[in-house]
Amino acid sequence: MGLSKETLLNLYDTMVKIRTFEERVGEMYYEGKLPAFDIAAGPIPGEMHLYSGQEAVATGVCANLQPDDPVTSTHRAHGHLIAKGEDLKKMMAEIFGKETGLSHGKGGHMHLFDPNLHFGCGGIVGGGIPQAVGAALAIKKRGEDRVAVSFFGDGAANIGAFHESLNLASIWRLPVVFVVEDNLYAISVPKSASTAVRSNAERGAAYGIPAVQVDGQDVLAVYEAAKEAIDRARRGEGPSLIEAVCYRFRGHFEGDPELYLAKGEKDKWKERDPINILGSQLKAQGLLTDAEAEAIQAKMTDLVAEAEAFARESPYPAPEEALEHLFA
Ligand SMILES: Cc1ncc(C[n+]2csc(CCOP(=O)(O)OP(=O)(O)O)c2C)c(N)n1
Repeated sequence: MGLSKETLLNLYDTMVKIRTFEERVGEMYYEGKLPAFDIAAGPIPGEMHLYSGQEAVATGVCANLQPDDPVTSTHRAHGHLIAKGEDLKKMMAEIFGKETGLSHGKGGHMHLFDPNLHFGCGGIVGGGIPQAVGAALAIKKRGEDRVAVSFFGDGAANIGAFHESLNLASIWRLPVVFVVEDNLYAISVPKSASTAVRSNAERGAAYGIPAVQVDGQDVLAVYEAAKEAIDRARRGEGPSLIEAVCYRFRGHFEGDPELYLAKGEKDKWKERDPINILGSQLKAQGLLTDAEAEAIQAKMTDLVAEAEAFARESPYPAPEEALEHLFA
């Protein structure tokens, strides 16, 4: 593909950053919650959906975006926002519900929002898909050089909003890229039990939209497919769909007993860890040494530790401000 060393190392850095952030959030989440799993206890109350394992998808797509390209995401949004370039301190503070967070601590983990990065997400499955189409319509009407991207899961591809969005985006030739992250499950329901087609890429044809399936564990494959789709949208040639086949390395939510997994399934997928795949390729090409990989990991561990300290030390929003910054 002829990517520069700088681009390749940025892809690696971003994936390590996401993994390090997610795994630390996963540790902190259980503080105070065990042994009975009290979901309201600890520094991070409420549900938690982590992105570990799927890093190549967010990273490969967002590496092709500009800061002002709008992105909509889901309940599993941390990876997308980090790949879009978010400051880890503001993100972590929001996840902790602190005043210094992106939404003054009132959104939390499932409602990360940053107008500067044109990023939004939410817990309504499929809710971000029509929002991205709306953003793309605005871009087209204003004649701007921007592309909207919507990330969502294979479960979301079965809701009506997905089909309505693809249809409208195609009719109006809007600059939007739909990224289906097929991590094989919607909570505990396997895609084979919920989805009438083998691959969501087949659904592009129903709406006249170019669609491809890519290996979502391979960041270079995702990067290439995303570049083609995003370039097409920037040229005014309309929407595209990418199905990235990937796997989440943690439960649907933290605390998920994962009784639906086949024995050994996760270990098998972990052999195709997206970070190791790119790391091995870079090492084979002499672009990364073991010592440099360790230094990148140490840097990301430090960044996440700084974000954690910032979140822990920050105040909660004042009770008298409980109704500020909300839609009434
Ligand atoms: C409209 C709606 N229906 C149901 C739910 C409950 N729910 C939360 S996550 C989820 C599964 C989503 O699966 P998928 O879209 O594949 O994303 P993944 O969790 O695999 O990233 C469901 C059904 C919801 N939040 N919103």
